[in-house]
Amino acid sequence: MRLNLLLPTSIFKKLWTQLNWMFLLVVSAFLILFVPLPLSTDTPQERTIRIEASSFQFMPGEIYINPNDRVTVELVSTDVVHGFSLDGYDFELKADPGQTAKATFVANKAGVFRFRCSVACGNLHPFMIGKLHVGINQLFIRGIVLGFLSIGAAFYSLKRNSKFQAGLPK
Ligand SMILES: [Cu+2]
Repeated sequence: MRLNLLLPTSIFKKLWTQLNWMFLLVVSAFLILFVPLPLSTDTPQERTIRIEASSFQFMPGEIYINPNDRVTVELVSTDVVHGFSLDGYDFELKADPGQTAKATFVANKAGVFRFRCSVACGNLHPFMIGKLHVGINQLFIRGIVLGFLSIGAAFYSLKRNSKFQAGLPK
């Protein structure tokens, strides 16, 4: 008799704390995803980046800059005609063999952008791709923190469940 009365309320209580806990988890996940992080405080600078294009790669293939940097790209082609087209920016260059093409843009968008060759230069042309990193990769950091949160939550809920089961009247 006593057990019958006790069992439903204790389950209800457990459910309630579980819900609270889920709510907390969801809120913290949202915070991790959407709270604005202070962007890099580095003052924007003027920089010149020399990129060597040859079949079928860019050297360097990865470029790291800060937001709002004023970037002059010097595209040097060492063999055939190559292009340089930057995703997310309206920026394009074309360099003739042995020549240097030059243009400037302001990196006013943060994130990771691909740049690719825009001139069909051979069979591996589609794979002639590089990456421009503008500022720290916020998405990456958020992803890592979120990953830690979910691992922590998984462990916590495992622990809770085993306690709950151990505490159940037999
Ligand atoms: Cu190409």
